[in-house]
Amino acid sequence: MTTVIKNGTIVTHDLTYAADVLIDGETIIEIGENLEGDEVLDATGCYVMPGGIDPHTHLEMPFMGTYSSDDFDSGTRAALAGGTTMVVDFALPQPGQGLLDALKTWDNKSARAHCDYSFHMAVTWWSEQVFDEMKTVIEQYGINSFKHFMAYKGALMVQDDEMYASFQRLAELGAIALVHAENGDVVADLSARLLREGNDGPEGHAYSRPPQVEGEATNRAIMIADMAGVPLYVVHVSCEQSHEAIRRARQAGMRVWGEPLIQHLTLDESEYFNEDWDHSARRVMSPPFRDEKHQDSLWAGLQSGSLSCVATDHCAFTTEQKRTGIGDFTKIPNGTGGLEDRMPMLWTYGVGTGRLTPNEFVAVTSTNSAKILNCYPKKGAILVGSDADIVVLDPEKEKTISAKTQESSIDYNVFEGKHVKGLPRYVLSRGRVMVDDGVLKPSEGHGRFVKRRPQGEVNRALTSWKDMTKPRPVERSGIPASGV
Ligand code: DUC
Ligand code: ZN
Ligand code: ZN
Ligand code: ZN
Repeated sequence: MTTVIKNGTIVTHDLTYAADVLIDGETIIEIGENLEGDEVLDATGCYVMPGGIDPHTHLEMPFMGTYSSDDFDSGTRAALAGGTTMVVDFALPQPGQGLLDALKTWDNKSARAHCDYSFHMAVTWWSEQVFDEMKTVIEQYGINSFKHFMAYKGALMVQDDEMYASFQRLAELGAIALVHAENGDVVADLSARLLREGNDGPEGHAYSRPPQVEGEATNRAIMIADMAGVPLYVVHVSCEQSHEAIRRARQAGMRVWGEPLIQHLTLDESEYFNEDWDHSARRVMSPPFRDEKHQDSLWAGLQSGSLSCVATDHCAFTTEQKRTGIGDFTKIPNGTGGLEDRMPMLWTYGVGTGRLTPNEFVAVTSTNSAKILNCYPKKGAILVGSDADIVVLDPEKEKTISAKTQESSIDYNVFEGKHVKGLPRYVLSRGRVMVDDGVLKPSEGHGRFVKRRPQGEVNRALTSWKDMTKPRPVERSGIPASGV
């Protein structure tokens, strides 16, 4: 069966033009004027864009003594409702668990997905087994990106020697490294001090993770990546200190990317000082929300290209789960939702305010992730041969965000009350209409795993430090005797 999207304006990361899109089955087969198909979707007054890719989610993840509440069912329904047609989740081995073993678990969970998905692999410990299994994960499973936690001391955190070893292995295999960049030792110390002094409320979370904690770790990860010769993707960049390190590295010719979250772009640290404990605790995530100065830096980064992808780090916990941390903020499960709201919020606060062009919007919500993670142009593109993952965005359609109408299974929404303008009329996932005239038509199990090849030699980090890896012995006439 063929489907044609008619009368819309196609917007990709680099072009804006009027044309129809013809889809046969799961694939775009023609782009042009006056196309005909069995089924017609009218896009008059709308933008026809590549479906969103959220490069960073945690669905049904075991974390801080519980599981994140949205799974691959509610999570990918939320994604589609907001115009996101692919999520990249994290397969997370517990320290001591093999990578392949963890992958089996994620494979089972993801069978329910309504939209396509891929995995990053987390490296939560280091051993010969992890070293060996990396090759299989990359070559057999098509997972080319590995995340390292520099925080969560005593749980997921890896030490510098482990990170350096892992980075070198990834360089050798042609994959890329991801980091959660926060100095976990400093966070642990600041947290303990805050608790000792009686600061046990959710605001303590923000005080325990100042921007310096993130800036230091980002710098450290970049330097270690450069020495290992591996490209580096820094997740949830929330502050100027971290952004600055990324900017500088990119200017120096290193292959480093930064990912701000929609939450950090649009919510600030005042959320932690709300008199309602629940309100503040619901917004506890790492890194925490920052002030306006940092938000301006992130927006500027998206506009100038020093930051590449907008994600959510969707990791949703109910109010009840958050309340585990009453009397001790370090026990509040870290994480917020955003999957359904990322695209409308970024359109409203980015395009709607003139900070981003529609083309830049497509780049940072879809195409850049597809390129960096190596699934372009299957994903992130409106081209003949690409998967028909498409969002038809109606710039006049509006709503007020509310937990009452969301797909996410939790009992609140961190964007509650925000008014957004620019919502999907249609969303297609590999040719199937999943949002039809604004109404979600979910299809459990429709989603498929997207394999991503390693980038190989072309994507190596390149700076002058590489010369140091080829030592040149010095010829000497003699060596002084010791102890003289
Ligand atoms: N930060 C969060 O807030 N939640 C999940 C993991 C993370 O790094
Ligand atoms: Zn993280
Ligand atoms: Zn995360
Ligand atoms: Zn309005």
